[in-house]
Amino acid sequence: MPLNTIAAGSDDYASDASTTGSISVGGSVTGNIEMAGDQDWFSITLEAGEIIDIALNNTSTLDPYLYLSNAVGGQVSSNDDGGAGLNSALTYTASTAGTYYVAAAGYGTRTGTYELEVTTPLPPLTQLMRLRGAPNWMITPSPSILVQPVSRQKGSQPKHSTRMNAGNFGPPLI
Ligand SMILES: [Ca+2]
Ligand SMILES: [Ca+2]
Repeated sequence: MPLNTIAAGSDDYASDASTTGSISVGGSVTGNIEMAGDQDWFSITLEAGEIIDIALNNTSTLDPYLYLSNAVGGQVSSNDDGGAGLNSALTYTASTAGTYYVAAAGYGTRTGTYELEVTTPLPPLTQLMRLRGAPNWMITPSPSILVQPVSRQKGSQPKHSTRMNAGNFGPPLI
């Protein structure tokens, strides 16, 4: 049945590490803050140094509030209105590998439905990437992706340049 018709007193996700909810980087889930003070927890597994963007957006009346806890339930970050309007968003760098818990909640006594999404941040447009196995080639990912030799001299026309799909690239090195 639709989440917004859950009977009063029931809850879709537990508010501690016993939760059945989980989310992965690149994934999204929906849920419901059925009553004032409810928190819906979702486990997520992160690598040491991994950077994630978390967005908690309302899909009805909720004023979202977002918490992030470590494996033992200690809060490591939180956000109220970091997204558009009253929505919550935060960026987090995992200090250690392991399980973390993203908690969807409402500001104060607010209730309603939400969508939670975890993504990997895009690199800054000024950040340069290098092609896997071709360190002398430089990619500038703005405004469109142009690949050209790093060593081309100022004022000369690039002898070899091409536009490529994102799938051609390795991970950023810097
Ligand atoms: Ca709930
Ligand atoms: Ca909010």
